[in-house]
Amino acid sequence: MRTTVGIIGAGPAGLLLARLLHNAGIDSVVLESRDRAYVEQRQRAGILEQGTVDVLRAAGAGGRMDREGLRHDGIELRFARERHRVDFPALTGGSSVMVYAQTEVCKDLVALQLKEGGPLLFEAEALAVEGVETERPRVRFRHKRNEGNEGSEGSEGNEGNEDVLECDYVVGCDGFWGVARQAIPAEHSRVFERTYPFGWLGILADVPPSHDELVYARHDRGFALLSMRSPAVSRLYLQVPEDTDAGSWADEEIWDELERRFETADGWSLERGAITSKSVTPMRSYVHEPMRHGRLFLAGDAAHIVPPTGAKGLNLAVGDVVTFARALVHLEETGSAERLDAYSETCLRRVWQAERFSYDMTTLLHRAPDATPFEDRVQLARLRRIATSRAAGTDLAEGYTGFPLD
Ligand code: RFL
Ligand code: PHB
Repeated sequence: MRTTVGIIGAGPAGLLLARLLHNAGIDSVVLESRDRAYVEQRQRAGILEQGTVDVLRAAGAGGRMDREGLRHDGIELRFARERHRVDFPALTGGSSVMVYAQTEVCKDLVALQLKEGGPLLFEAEALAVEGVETERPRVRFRHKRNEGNEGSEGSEGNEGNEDVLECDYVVGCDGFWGVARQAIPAEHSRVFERTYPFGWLGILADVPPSHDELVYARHDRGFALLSMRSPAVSRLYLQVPEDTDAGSWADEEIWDELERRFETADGWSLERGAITSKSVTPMRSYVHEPMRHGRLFLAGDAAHIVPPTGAKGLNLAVGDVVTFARALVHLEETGSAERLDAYSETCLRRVWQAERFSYDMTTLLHRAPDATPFEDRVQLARLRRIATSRAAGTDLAEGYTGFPLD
C-alpha cells in the first residue's frame, strides 16, 4: 500500500486530519487498532473551544454539532459553599464553548470518512514506523481483515496479516500509548512530565443536569465536576486517590459524595439518576519535544497529555492537525517547506499555554493529599480573586475558551 500521508490512529486527531487532507485533495490512509464501535463509544472529552467548533464547521463536519451541541457562555466555580459564575462572552469579547461529546465528534468524522474519504482501516494495528529519516517512511501494521472497514464477518480467530504502508509523511495520532513516538530516537527526544497523586472517578447518569452550566467545585474533601452529555444525560466527576478501583464505589456512595462536595449555602440540590457507566482516569501532564522527527509528525495525545480539568486535550489535538494540514497544503501550493519545518515549534507554543492552563486549573481546584492549612488558604484566595477581579476572571475565561491557532 502507498499513500501521501499515513495516519496512525482514528481518534479525533487522526479522523479530523484525514478529513482536512481529503478536503484539500491530498490522499491519506488511516490505520486504527480498535474496531469502529470502540472508537465511537469511548467516553472522554465533552467541551469544544470556539476555534474547534469553527474548524469542524469549515471541514463540513459541523451539521449535527450545530443541531445537537449546547452552547455554553460560562461556568460556575463553587467553593466555601458559595457560587460564582465566570461569564465568558463578557470577559473575552464574545467567546463561548460548545458542549458536544468526543464520541459524537468521532461518529460524525467516521461517517464522513467512510462515505467520502480515503481508506480508514479498523483493527489495523501499527507495529512500527520505519525509515522516518528517509523520503519514504513506512508503517508496518497488522490487519485483521483483508479489505474493507466494516462488518464483523470472517474476523474471528484471525490473527491478521502483516502489511506495509509506504508514505511521503507519517502522522502519529495514536494517543499516549501508541507506537509512533517510539520511532523518534531517544537522543533526539526530551520529555517533560508531571503526575498528580489523584484521579477522576467519572460517571454517566440518566438524569437531566442539575445545573445548566458546568460546575467546578473545590471542597476540603476534594474536587467535583458537574458536566453533561445532553439535556437528559449528566456526566459527573469526583477527585479520588490515584489507584482507586471504580467498582469499589457503590452508586449511592457516589451520589452522597457528590452532594457533599457541591453543597451550597443557598440550598442548591443535586438530582440523582441511574448510573450507566463508571471509570477512573489518571491525571498527567506530559510533553514530548520535538513533535517531529524527519518525516514523522506527532499530533494530539501522542505528543502531549494534559489533566482533564481545563478540558483542553481534544482541542489541542485539533490545533495540531490543523497546523499540519495547512503546512502541507502550503508546501504543495508554493513549494516552500517552511511551515512544515516550523510544525513542532508552532504547535508547542500553543501546547505549553494549554499545559500551563491545565496545571493551573488542576492545582486551583484539587486538594492534594498532603495539602497544608497554608496551601488551603492560598487556594481559596486564588479562587476568590478569580471571582472578584475582572483581570483574574478574564485570564481564566480566555484560557478556557481557547488559545488562538497561528
Ligand atoms: P486518542 O483519542 O487517544 O486516539 C488515539 C487512537 O489511536 C489508536 N491507536 C492505534 N491505532 C493503530 N495502531 C496503533 N499502534 C495504535 N495505538 C493507538 C487508539 O485506539 C485511538 O483510537 O488521541 P487523539 O486523537 O490525540 O485525541 C486526544 C483526545 O482523545 C484527548 O486529548 C481528550 O479525550 C482529553 N479529554 C478532554 N479533552 C478536551 O478537549 N475536553 C474535555 O472536556 C476533555 N475531557 C478528556 C476529558 C480525557 C479524559 N480521559 C478519559 C483521558 C475527560 C476524560 C475523562
Ligand atoms: C466532560 O464533560 O467530560 C468534561 C467537561 C469539562 C472538563 C473535563 C471533562 O474539564
